[in-house]
Amino acid sequence: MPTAPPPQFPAGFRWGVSTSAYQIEGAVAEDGRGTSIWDTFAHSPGRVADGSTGDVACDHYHRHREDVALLAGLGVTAYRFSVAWPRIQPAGTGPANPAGLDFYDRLVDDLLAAGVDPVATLYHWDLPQPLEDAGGWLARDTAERFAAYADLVAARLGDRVKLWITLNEPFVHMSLGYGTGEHAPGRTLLFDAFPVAHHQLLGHGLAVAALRARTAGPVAIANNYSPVRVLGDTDADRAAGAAYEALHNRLFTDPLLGRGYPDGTLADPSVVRDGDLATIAAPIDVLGVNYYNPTGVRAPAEGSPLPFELAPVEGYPRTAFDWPVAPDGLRELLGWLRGTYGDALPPVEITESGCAYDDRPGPDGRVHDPERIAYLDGHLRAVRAALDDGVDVRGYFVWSLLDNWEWAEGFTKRFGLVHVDYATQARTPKSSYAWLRDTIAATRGEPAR
Ligand code: GBH
Repeated sequence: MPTAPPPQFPAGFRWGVSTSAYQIEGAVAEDGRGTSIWDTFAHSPGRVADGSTGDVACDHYHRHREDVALLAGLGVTAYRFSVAWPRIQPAGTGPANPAGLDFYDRLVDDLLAAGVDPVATLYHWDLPQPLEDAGGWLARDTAERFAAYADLVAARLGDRVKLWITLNEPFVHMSLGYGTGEHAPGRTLLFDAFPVAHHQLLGHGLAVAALRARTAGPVAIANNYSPVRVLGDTDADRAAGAAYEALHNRLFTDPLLGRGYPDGTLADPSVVRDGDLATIAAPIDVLGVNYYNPTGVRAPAEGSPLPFELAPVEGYPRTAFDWPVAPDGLRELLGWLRGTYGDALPPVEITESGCAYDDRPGPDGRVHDPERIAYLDGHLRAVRAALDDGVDVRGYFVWSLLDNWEWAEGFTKRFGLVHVDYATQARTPKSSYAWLRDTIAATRGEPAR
């Protein structure tokens, strides 16, 4: 257990937790919701580790009041959720389904009544299946469709959402969804998936314009980043590190911040058309940073289809996902962003940070997760150090409020501050929930409850 007093953060620093629609909502056939690529994928044999689906997940669709009460008890100032596109437009196009909007309308009102700022992500990977059937993010049309959907959500929620996030982790969606096939829609195009990067970014830029027309903002995107640790000291190792950095950290940031695509990535003028880069570089108010761990990179073996080889970084404890617990990587990453983009870097919020452990109730019914407390303590101190380094960090969101449906890992990985018994849907706050509640109170200069 950490014993040092919690670091202090600037007044107005945003304290939040994050979730996403398909991972928690369930109720996949209710109130006119359409099918998404994740429904299709999860229901295809062999795609998900435990054969589970998000059909019920945490049943949040029916239990959102209880979940908002958990947020209020935690004392967070913000809650990042995602809007399920197939609830709003079951076929991905056309007029809004009012019942779909009603759900988020109620959620937003409940959050505001609880003193929690709603932070809405428009797209956390759940593309309406009919749009995938028309080419998915390989099709340029999908970018236009996304902006039309953004407009419908903004028209209904624009007066109350406190931060808009267009896309979640477009790199992961491209690489795992369309590159390697580990995620929906399960395509295996490797580098032929690059148009998915461009069309997501174009969709982001068009959605920013739609949000600006309807709302006062602020507007962000949530990218995942990983500081690159070059393993080995040959020129080939360093070149591999640079290639991975361009692909993972710069492909979705250089064009957003006005630099165009990194060399050797996207150049085809039939994909990247005149004017697109200006649309993509529309100013954003916040850069959302999802951070999990650093990545070890070395030169690829002869004949590899990739220009790098990934390897675990050693010397850190590991989570149940086997990811290294490396808070120093967060400080390093924030310094890299500031050093690379300088004054073009907007204020940053850490929109996801978290860890999976094999948490389960003990004989006393409580769930003790000291590893998660150590994880959060370390990462908060890393954010404090980055502030001292001069990086403008405005918020920190823990992934996640609840144990939930972890994509290709199904229910086998528990990221929550709150334990969920999926048989009964009972929510049990873990010891990390109490620790974070007290830490937030202390850093906000309020007495611990
Ligand atoms: C996020 O993605 C998602 O936004 C969220 O929905 C998800 O539930 C959450 O994180 C937890 O997974 O093998 O050591 O190199 C995270 C993206 C990509 C981060 C893979 C870690 C590999 C670590 N992740 N990456 S390692």
